[in-house]
Amino acid sequence: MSTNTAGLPQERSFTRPPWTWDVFCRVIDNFGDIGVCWRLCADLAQRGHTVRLWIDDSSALAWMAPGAQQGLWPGIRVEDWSRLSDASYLQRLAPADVWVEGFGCSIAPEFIAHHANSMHSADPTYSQPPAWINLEYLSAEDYVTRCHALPSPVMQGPAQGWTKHFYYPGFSPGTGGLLREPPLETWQRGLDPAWRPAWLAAHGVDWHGERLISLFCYEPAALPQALADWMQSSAPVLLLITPGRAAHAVTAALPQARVIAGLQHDMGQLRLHYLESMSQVEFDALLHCCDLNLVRGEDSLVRAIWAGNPFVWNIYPQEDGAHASKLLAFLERMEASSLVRQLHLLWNGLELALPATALHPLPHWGRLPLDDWQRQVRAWRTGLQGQPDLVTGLIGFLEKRR
Ligand code: TRH
Repeated sequence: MSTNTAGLPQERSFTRPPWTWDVFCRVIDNFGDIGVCWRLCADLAQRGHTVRLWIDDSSALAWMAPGAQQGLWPGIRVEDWSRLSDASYLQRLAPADVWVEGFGCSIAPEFIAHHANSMHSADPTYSQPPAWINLEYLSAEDYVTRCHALPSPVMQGPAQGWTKHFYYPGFSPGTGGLLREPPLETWQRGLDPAWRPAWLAAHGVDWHGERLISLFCYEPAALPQALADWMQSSAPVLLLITPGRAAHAVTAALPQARVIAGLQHDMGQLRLHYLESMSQVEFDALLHCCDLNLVRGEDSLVRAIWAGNPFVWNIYPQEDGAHASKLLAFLERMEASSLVRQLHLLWNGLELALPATALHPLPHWGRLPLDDWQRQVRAWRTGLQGQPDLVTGLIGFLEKRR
């Protein structure tokens, strides 16, 4: 083991990529933790890296990345979190070059100790500490540029003297960027007009040229009003509803929506289609198909941006209300028009953040100027595409420390 003058282990000196990575993920709720970590793993593997994904509940991968649990994705092995404390299992593993701790999930102490002890016992395969990255949540707030890439020395335990680095995804230069796998743009360029009806038919969607809206949300405050507006829309609307919370939210909101729309039995211009859970790859395709995407959380927001169609973001609600300033920072960063800003605040039940006069007249969800809005989204997307994506940035960050 190499040490510095203070007797502490020196930072890892890297060979050229590709590297081996340990990505750590604990599922708190919903699908964002696993969704982001899986995208990271898939992106790394596509670039030739070898990845182990340590996860405490991989069940969502059955639909999000079919075959992943069975080891059918080249370069990626899904590992059960419980094995991080299985000494005999760890004995058989080669050390990774990089650890990525997803969203401060706290790597099992036994795993850290195994690496440190192997270094102390002069095991030649364990010559240095890994590069240790703490991957944070996405935000457009200003603190992200201040905190991105900051070191965080480990002060105690077997890894004392090692250094973690915070890695903050973000929308502007000086942040860690956004996940955007290199083949995405080539795939987008290959889409032709026949692609959309073919994709919809293949997914059992009976489409007759209606305005297509995807719904992936929590329980948006404005859902009853939006459903009512679509019932009275200027053109027919086909709402594609993802399973789980979005589907339940629609069921709960429909009676109120009918009352608002003055319709007792039928739904006017609105037709509903309930989707099955689909893989991330197909989910991305869904967002490319739709004229308006109602997305949530973190990962689906980023994918809606790359899809380049109008979107409204249902931000993950936090008990302390911190999501309000996070949403406002995002709208600011996107330079959202006043209409887009209003729609976001209404959707999230945060309209009190608007000046009292701003909401008159209330926007009508069935009469939105989608073409103009699409131009705005695509202009912003072009700017973001000019920045390095998260994996390119992360590899560059690690290489600089070689
Ligand atoms: O599920 P989410 O609400 O996740 C949230 C957020 O990430 C939030 O910030 C975090 O704190 C919380 O989880 C714990 O939304 P998100 O981030 O969009 O993740 C959903 C993932 O599910 C995304 O990768 C897309 C994927 N998905 C599919 O692959 N197929 C599907 O059919 C659907 C509906 C989603």
